[in-house]
Amino acid sequence: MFLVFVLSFLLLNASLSLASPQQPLASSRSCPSLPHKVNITYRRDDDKTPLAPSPLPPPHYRSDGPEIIRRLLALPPSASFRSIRNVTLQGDTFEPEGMVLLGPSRLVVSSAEYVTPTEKYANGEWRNGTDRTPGAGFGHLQVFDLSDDGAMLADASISAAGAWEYHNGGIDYDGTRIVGVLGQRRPGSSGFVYAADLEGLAVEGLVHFAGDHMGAVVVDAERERVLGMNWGARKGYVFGIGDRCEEKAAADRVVENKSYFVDYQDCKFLGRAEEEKRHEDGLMLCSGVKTLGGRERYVLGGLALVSVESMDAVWEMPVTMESARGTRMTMNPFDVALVEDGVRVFWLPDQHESVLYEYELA
Ligand SMILES: *[C@@H]1O[C@H](CO)[C@@H](O)[C@H](O)[C@H]1NC(C)=O
Ligand SMILES: *[C@@H]1O[C@H](CO)[C@@H](O)[C@H](O)[C@H]1NC(C)=O
Ligand SMILES: *[C@@H]1O[C@H](CO)[C@@H](O)[C@H](O)[C@H]1NC(C)=O
Ligand SMILES: CC(=O)N[C@H]1CO[C@H](CO)[C@@H](O)[C@@H]1O
Repeated sequence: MFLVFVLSFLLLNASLSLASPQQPLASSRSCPSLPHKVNITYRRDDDKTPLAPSPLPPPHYRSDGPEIIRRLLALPPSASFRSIRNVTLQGDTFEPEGMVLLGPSRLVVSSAEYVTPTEKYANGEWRNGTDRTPGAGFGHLQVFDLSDDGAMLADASISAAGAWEYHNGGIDYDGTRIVGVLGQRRPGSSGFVYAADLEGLAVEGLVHFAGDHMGAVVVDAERERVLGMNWGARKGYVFGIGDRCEEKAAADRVVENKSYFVDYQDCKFLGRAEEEKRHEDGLMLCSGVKTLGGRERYVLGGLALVSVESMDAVWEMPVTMESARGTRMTMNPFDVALVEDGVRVFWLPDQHESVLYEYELA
């Protein structure tokens, strides 16, 4: 494995920086604590309805991921989206950031509830590596039943009252757990990569990183590592994950962005396709937006198939649809699924009162 890293470092020297691969001292420190007990409310007044199907569905990389990669790469330039269904989720969804579909009926959404807004320091000043006050809020994980009109089954707040690290970003699924990032809601800050179980949404830290904010994460369970992406996904941080949470002063590897197409908001690890051997570390599908300035503010939407190794985009597609409330479809949560004759894409763009939009891409 190390040889692969060394080779890729030599080959991709211009775009990759290797931040000291061995951090024996830093990695022996354990993490700050996350709340031991989750603050969970069951919305059906019973905690017997399982939050996830049994058995749990396999993650993309072990099921439909490689075929999704093949189908995306084979799409004609005329490919377009067709609306399949819209499901209104019941209950306050706060600001949704990420989601994972578990089979046809369960949807897990990561979101953040803001109690006190952040405020930018005067005159564009940066203090202690960041440009604004911490604000206050709670990170949430919510589970919805799509077979029951989008009913909310459970709402868990996963950060402690008063904790700075309450922004709950884009999530992924490793086959048994939701893997997410809980961090400060400001650039250049700090946060956890965490795993949440699907019985009661209990959260444990995998990595705590004081080097940057992370807004989305993908997990490669086979190789026991995660790629966290920072504010605007301009940088990717690769961390190995083990049996216990580690405080990391530096990532095992830092990958620099090269695309200015869209800033990724939520990504799903799809694994490796036989035909795509040069992307040996696998590909992720990301959904995102880019706000273009000027008097006529325009929010550009897009999907991108991105190498986990280099963050090079191997396929990109603009997305022009917007929600009924006028939000670009690719704002925040996204997931993907394979159906017999095509690829289905799911988005959840609006805050508080959210509609799950399902489209067929063909
Ligand atoms: C539980 O979560 C709610 C927000 O959803 C918050 O108001 C409350 O303070 C939390 N309780 C604890 C003990 O953290
Ligand atoms: C500086 O930032 C670090 C990481 O975000 C944080 O742990 C620390 O408390 C901050 N220090 C001050 C004085 O705000
Ligand atoms: C879903 O909502 C979108 C946005 O308002 C709309 O364009 C589309 O026709 C709707 N689709 C269905 C199946 O109702
Ligand atoms: C290589 C590259 O394009 N890096 C850019 C990544 O994003 C930051 C912030 O937007 C830019 O400052 C870098 O130039």
